[in-house]
Amino acid sequence: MLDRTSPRQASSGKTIRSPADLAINGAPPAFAEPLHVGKPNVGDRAAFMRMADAMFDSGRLANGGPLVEELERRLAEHLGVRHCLAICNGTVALEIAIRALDLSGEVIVPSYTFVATAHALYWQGITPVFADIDPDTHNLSPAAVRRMISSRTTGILGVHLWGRGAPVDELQAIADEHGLKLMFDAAHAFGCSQGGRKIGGFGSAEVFSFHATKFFNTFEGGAIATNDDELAQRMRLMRNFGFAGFDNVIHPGTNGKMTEICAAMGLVNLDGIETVIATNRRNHAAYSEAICQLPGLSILPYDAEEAGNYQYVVMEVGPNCPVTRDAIVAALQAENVLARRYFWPGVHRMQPYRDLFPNAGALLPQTQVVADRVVVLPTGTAVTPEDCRVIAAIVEITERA
Ligand code: T4K
Repeated sequence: MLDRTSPRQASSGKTIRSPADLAINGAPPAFAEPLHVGKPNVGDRAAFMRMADAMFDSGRLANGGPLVEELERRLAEHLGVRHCLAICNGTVALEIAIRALDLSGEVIVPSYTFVATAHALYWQGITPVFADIDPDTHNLSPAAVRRMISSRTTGILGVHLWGRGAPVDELQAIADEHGLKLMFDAAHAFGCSQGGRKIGGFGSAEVFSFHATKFFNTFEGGAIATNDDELAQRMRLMRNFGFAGFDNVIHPGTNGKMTEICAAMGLVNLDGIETVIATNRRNHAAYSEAICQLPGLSILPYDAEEAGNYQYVVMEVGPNCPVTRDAIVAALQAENVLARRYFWPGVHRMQPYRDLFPNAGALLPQTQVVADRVVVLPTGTAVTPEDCRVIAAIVEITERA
């Protein structure tokens, strides 16, 4: 069985057959250039250059130009929502949505997420209260959310981690029962669905990140999707200092605007997303086939019944694995495979939360287990299925070493 993975010849010409072939033991690396988690996927560069030229000719670079308007229209159509506001990045988009929803006091969030989810609350004087996750899905556990509700709770901020939908119906039921607002950090979930419904329309608002490392990027960028007309109007004001026309400020606000050059990147990349999905899906399948046969290792699956972007290849190093997660990461990095321990060690173990809530871990046992066992592997248009098989062979030999 195991021999289906190794030996493999890497693009550098090195064959991986025994521990002596590993870079961590002094051999040359399998890949001449680093393979990153999050190397940007870039669409038709010539089309982008044409759009950039037209933008320079027009003289409109920022503040809601035609490219941002077109991107917003196309995103709303793609997501099937009434409103989609293009924002300068996902974190500011979270901050605007949180403020527009009037959240205050305490808001329940997962700790197993990128730190921006909690920071967007804390930055505005709101206390993030960390609820545990379901170890099978890596998303919020509805039972854990219930346990964290207090008289100060005003909302729930769920995350569709890895682009796999959070338990939206259960969270909505809890929110309704307790009179809480519900919104989602959908930073990973552009192009994904939950229960056959496109992510973007759940809760009061959903926030996307279009950072360079995301499946779909606008260099830096983000968006807020909502079906609530009044909320959308308020958030439009908030992202542009509260201006309602020249010299007329009618609301507190910030600068959350997306630039025209970022929107151009988005329009070009939107035309290419089916290719990126197909590439990611192919790589995910290659990794799954090779890695799931190795002792103590698994790849988090995507539900084939749902739309997915397959952007994250999440390998879990279980208790039966003969080597540690960190030993695997070190071996891969030595081969120029820059695998990541996302989202280790859990936001509750980062500052300022570690000092504020030193005992939070006691209520987050599954978060700690999952954060200690995940390795995210490189994928995207810079990675081929053969690269995935070579990476699996490195992992296999590391397990045997
Ligand atoms: N919520 C969630 C759940 C999120 O995951 C994020 C962002 C947010 C909210 C906030 O959205 P934004 O405000 O970022 O729009 C990266 C990204 O900076 C961050 O956007 C992302 N999540 C997070 C998961 O990953 P780092 O610190 O891991 O990035 P970094 O610089 O190590 O980049 C990853 C790798 O990608 C690098 O090793 C090299 C490669 N890379 C990166 C960039 C930027 C390239 O090859 N080219 C590039 O241009 O945070």
